[in-house]
Amino acid sequence: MKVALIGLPQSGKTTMFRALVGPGVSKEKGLLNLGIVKVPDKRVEKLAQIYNPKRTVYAQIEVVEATAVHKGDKKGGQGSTLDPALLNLLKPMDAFLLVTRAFDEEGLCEPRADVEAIIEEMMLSDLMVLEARLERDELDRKKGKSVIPAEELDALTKCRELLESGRLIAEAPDVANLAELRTYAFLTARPILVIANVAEADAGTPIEELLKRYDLPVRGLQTFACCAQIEAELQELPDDERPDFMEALGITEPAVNIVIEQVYKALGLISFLTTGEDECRAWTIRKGTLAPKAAGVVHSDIEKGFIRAEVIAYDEFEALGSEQAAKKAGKYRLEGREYAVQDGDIIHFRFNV
Ligand SMILES: Nc1nc2c(ncn2[C@@H]2O[C@H](COP(=O)(O)OP(=O)(O)OP(=O)(O)O)[C@@H](O)[C@H]2O)c(=O)[nH]1
Ligand SMILES: [Mg+2]
Repeated sequence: MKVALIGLPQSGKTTMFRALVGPGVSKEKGLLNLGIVKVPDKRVEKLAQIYNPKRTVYAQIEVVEATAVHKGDKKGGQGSTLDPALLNLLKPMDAFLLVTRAFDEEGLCEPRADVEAIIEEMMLSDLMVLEARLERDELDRKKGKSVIPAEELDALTKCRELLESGRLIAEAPDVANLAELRTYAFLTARPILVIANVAEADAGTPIEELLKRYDLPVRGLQTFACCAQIEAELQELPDDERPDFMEALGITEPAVNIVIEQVYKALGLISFLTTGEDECRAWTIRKGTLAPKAAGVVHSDIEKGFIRAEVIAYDEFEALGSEQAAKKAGKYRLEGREYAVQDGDIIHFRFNV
């Protein structure tokens, strides 16, 4: 999974990137900063304590900072356009984290207007891609050349209707998820999470209060608020110093945990777990993924040779304390090809090679 931090210049994208990725694990590549976030998961921690494996591996989400979302001025007015080179780089992203500046001492920041400006640009960008395709189709029709298949044309027409009536494609999930649209990679068809980047003094202010103050959310978008600066410092502290720092500032949960949880939710993601003396690990799948497909995330051979999945829910495992105890209590289930893996399932796959 890949998510991109986007936002106006100087809104705090790099700072938020540090708050998510932590120190020393990022690299720069052209217009993007690339980093990896370990998906915080207490269950993996607990399994590692029990199994003491050689490796403990968390699920991961790739985070990129788009370093040049906008050319031109801050206000989203004339000359402020999405860089076409960047648009291509944003195509493979699964979701967007829209950072907006809400930390101006002089009260000059306008997070609501800034978010709206970017959203409108994203809509405009989608509309331009769409119009270009439809215009080309019309010419091809006149020339008697091959044209867009009917379903695809229908899907594009629905997108145009949404955008022209001022809505995001994602507001109609049945349209946003149409397979015919996949190659277009419309920006507004994907989840957008807004992060209001507030001042240090507000690091511990309840989020409801911050949202109210800044008149957020915009367009009903999922919105979170945190002080990126403080959160970045928090990630750069040694583990044992974090709790005191958080308590002093009134932070109950690091922003990275909340943001990742919201990304998971927005994308319909869940994690399943594998255990052993070599490795305890969490794996990311979409909700509803069937057992063989989930096995394929671990290794394609396991998917090919899938026989069955031996499954225990993490909560039951934790309550009973060990796999043996769970087996004895009859909590181990044998599941077949039609089983939809659940969040927190601990799975041993049986397979033929
Ligand atoms: N006071 C305060 N300053 C912040 C906060 N977040 C970012 N800044 C400052 O704002 C400036 C811009 O932050 P960046 O994180 O570099 O913003 P950016 O969006 O990556 O900027 P560009 O990549 O240049 O568009 C820097 O001087 C930061 O130190 C914050 O939460 N509080
Ligand atoms: Mg930056």
